[in-house]
Amino acid sequence: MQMKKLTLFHLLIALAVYFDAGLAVHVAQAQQKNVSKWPRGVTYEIFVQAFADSNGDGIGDIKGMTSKLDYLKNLGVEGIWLMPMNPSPSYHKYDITDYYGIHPDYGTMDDFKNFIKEAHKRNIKVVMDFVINHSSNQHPWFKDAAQNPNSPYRDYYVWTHKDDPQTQREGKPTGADSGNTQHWHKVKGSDYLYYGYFYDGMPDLNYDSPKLREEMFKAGRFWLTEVGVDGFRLDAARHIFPDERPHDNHQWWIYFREEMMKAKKDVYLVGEVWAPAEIVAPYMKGLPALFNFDMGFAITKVVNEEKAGDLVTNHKKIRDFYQTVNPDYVDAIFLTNHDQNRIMSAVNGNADKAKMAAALLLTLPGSPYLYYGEEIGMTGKKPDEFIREPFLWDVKATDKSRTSWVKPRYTTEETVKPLAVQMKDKNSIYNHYKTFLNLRNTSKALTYGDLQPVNLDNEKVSVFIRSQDNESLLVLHNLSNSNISLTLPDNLKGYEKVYFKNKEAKVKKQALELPAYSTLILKK
Ligand SMILES: [Ca+2]
Repeated sequence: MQMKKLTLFHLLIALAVYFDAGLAVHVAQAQQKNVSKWPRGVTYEIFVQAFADSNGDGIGDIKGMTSKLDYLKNLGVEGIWLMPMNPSPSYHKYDITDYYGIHPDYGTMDDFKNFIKEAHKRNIKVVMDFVINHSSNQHPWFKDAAQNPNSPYRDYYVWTHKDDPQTQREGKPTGADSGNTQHWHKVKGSDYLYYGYFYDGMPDLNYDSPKLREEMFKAGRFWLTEVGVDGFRLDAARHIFPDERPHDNHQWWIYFREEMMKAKKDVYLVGEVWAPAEIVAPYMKGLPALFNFDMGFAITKVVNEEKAGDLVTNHKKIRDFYQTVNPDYVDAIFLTNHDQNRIMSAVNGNADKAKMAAALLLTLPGSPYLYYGEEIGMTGKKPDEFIREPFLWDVKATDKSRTSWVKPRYTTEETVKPLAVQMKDKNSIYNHYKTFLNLRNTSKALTYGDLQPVNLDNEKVSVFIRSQDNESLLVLHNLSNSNISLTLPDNLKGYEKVYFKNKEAKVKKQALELPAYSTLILKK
């Protein structure tokens, strides 16, 4: 019995190997199971306001998001990063007025607890934006502190007198995250100014104050233990202390992590340090996961120029460097996030290039983050509202979940096909994403494996090897709009079996033919 089953199974696999139709071929798909384990799996970033509406008021909410958990599970997502949901006077909610609440537009605390329960049921982790560098200037702490120099909250913020020379000094726009140079802001009727790195609506909290530090630890513990989130995405992580105190910033995150681990031993922390690798690296001692901004830019450049360039060698170099700082670090890779023009717009609306960007992201090492809407090719350019437009679930007449919080400039029925339409089209961006998520999630080599750059003397092809345990894959991406013939050198002779292809690539021993904008993965 057992023997017969095995034989039939092998026959099916053999058939799959030689299956040569246009659809993506993932060899031996029948035996594939998920091998990735979050945080090494894929995390999906949601701007709640724009994602899914449940009550018809046009604003995305928690119940709407909950109703889409099966969609995310099916896409292959293992974690969700939620942009801030606390009460806040702004639409983006990065300036908080209550560190313990949920914005009423989004629902209630019970709604959120239910969301977490439903996510966990599907084996999806929940990471929440925790904005602790600054509060809103409408936070009761700040209102009291600004009015009254003897306020118990005065010390929660950073003050200076108008005659102090530092108030006259312009700051430096030190990162890509703020062009603001005036960091000291006036309070009406007072001789004192307060420090606000981003703008006057976001007064920086004073982390030299032990009372403030304990206050934020308390809030962190609340979300971890009483609400049940799995971790935090930490906004503006390099601005906790002013720019001239980087060492204090590094130390702060070690301290913060230790405190959070007392509440939840395996708490996940991913930090935003929008800067080059050498500035990012020292943060790894406290923040085990950090966003890799360099890589998103590099992928965009490669797909736009259709030249492999030094993407792969640079990615390896940065990873090797980070490894020396923290061998267990999580490299949070992504194409774009809520602060950048959407990838589809960054490649000028070229769907082949957007697909190639996703293929590169999802075959290179790291822990990939997807920004909501990337998987349906949403377009969007700054200002920020227009990179955070409503997700298109279905054609307008039948789309009950679509939000209308902003009138979209870029992602409209005319420019982007809604999800429901794309699901039925095997060549859609959505199905491309789904294929590559599945490909990555079911491969140890693609999820955990080493990276070895390969040079085949053709700048139009990005080639690298990913290996883990006894699985070794040779990944080839034809970045160009023309077919390419290649001959594998003798040192790559072993890679003869087709593991995956998404177009009609041909393999005859060492001779390869790669269709335009295609991916071929060979197995040793
Ligand atoms: Ca709503």
